[in-house]
Amino acid sequence: MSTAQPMSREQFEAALRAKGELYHIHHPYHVAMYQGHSTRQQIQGWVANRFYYQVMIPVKDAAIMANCPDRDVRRHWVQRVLDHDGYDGAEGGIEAWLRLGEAVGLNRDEMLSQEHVLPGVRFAVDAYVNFARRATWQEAASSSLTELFAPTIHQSRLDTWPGHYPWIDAEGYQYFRNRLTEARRDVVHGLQITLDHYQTREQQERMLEILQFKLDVLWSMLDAMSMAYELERPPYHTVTRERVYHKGLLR
Ligand code: AHQ
Repeated sequence: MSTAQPMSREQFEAALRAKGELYHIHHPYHVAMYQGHSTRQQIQGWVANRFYYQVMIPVKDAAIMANCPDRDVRRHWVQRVLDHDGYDGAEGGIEAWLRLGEAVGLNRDEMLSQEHVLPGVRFAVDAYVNFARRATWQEAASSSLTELFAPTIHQSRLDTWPGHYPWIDAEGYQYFRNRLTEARRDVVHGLQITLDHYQTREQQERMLEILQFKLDVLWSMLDAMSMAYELERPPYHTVTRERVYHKGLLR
């Protein structure tokens, strides 16, 4: 039981932002991508695996809304679902990610089939979605705050990929451009919920632990991709080069 004084609102926000030093922009897989050292297969593997994260984000956000009795919070949070699923007049982020896939040389069917999704990526993403289903809506909402650091990573792709990877159709970068504004808007709401909700020092320390969990989700996804696409040790590589991975228990 922490007996320390609660952090002030400013100190708590500073503690959250300090976690950015563990953000997955520092993962070697990301560093290789923005330094121009990634192969076509490593870029394709990243896009195909991150597609699973993207299609599960609206499921995660709908789970938060299902647990949230506060109409005003829901009427803001629903925009996240729409940003990904789209609505009349806006294709949505999932469609934009499919176009990123086509831009890097994947076809829609192999993305939608999830045949490339590595077990480690699926487990990390499912851990995030199941946390959001089970946690209070406030804790689940605050776990999205890794997006405090997201605009920088999207900008780094927009700044570096066109020069390093001229073979990628520039049409595919629309997703990253969209997230520059969407992430910044989401963070304003997520931060307000977080700074309002966690009042005692113990609650604040728990929030930092929740943010660490989410940082671990993002880092672990790239660890699985490193094994498969950099070290060439995908699951079962000693037995078969076939992709024999499970496709999700609920599908
Ligand atoms: O494209 C991303 C996205 O839509 C989201 C939603 C948000 C959440 O609810 O957890 N987090 C997130 C992130 C996206 N892109 C990641 C990237 O590296 O491209 C960053 C990721 C995040 O920082 O959590």
